[in-house]
Amino acid sequence: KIICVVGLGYIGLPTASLLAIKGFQVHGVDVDQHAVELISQGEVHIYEPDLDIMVKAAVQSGQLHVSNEPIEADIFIIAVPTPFQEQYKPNISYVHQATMAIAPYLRPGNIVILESTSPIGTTERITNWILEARSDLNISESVHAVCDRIYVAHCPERVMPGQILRELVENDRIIGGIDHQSTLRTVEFYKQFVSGKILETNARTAEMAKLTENSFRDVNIAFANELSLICDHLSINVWELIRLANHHPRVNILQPGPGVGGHCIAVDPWFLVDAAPEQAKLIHTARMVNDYKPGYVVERVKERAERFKEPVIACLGLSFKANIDDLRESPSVEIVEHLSKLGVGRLNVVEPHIEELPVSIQLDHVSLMATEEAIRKSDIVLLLVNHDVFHDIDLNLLKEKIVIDTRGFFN
Ligand code: SAJ
Repeated sequence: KIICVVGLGYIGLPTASLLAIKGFQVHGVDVDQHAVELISQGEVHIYEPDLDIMVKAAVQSGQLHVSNEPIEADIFIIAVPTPFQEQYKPNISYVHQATMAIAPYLRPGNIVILESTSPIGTTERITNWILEARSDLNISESVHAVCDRIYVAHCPERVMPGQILRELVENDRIIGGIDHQSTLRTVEFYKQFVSGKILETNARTAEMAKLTENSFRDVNIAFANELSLICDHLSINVWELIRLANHHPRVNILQPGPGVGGHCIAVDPWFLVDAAPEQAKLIHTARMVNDYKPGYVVERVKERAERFKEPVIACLGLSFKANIDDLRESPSVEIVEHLSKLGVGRLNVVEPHIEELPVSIQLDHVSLMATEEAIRKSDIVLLLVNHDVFHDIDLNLLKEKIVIDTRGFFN
């Protein structure tokens, strides 16, 4: 079977190379010419553990080819970004572009699978866009029409950055077709490379399931973040509090932090809020609590910095969570940006997973440094990300410093 994967980012590229390694003939498509050139030489444009090895093997085996244009295939997988725009409205223009790009190549019997996290109704819209573009195709379940029909389904990705390659295979998958036949055929395909359970539903429920999972996590993190605010106010150690409360057999509180980052948990709940604003009140509030945290951290740093004439602040970590290089929607970046704009002091930034600072903080008073040097030269140590490598920090170095630990790392 030939598989055409549209979008070679954090989901599309691992999926394309996994399928190629499993023996499928895979054609990857991306609009980013630089990414296409790198991948066609067996290299990668994003960091994910072991992805480079996998892409190289897939390209060298001749099973993975990439270009800017789709080709005729049996199965099309759409894995493009679905960001939000102003007013927290979902933006599905990349899904539309991807659908229009594959439409001329579709043939009867093809399966089109949407993997991108999407607002409710997107899979149905894809179907309508295809039918508008291609009047020779249909999706009718009637026996007479079956010879020119195509199948469309949603199978939301649910992998965790940092563990993508393992989770692509091992996670349970939800598959919802626009009709029963679409679900069945898509299930048959995923069964060939997924070892987790495959759960069947319809397209709208599959879309909602993905948004629900990430909203669940966001609401639970918001609970932890709200506790951290209450505890600060009441002079109680929130980390100790949570550790104690979690001894209860039915309590499992997550960890507070400097805010919620990444392109999923901080985005997807807005799709539900947008779809049902009157109903999704708790989900909306949770978003506000989590988005409030970076500004709150900035205020705490400002307060502590006031006692120094020329404060130097070591900012440990920039990525949106531990042990990855991904800075997208990172609350740590937001905090450093904010501190640098306010001119709170000199900022010694430590991020072992990057080679240069993001453009927004390439400023005279902001430097990228090695951990020990950054701490030694600082008055305040601001821990933003709980990277494993920070466990090597000699705690004696912190003795004379003011430590603001947003993750309870040194606790
Ligand atoms: N965070 C906390 N406290 C916690 C847990 C997380 O502050 O106790 C923060 C992290 O530091 C980070 C943010 O939340 O800034 C999100 O991190 P995450 O590890 O919760 O999630 P992601 O964005 O890496 O991946 C999530 C996963 N979804 C769920 O766990 C429900 C993943 O399975 C999804 O595939 C992914 O979103 C996605 O692509 O939607």
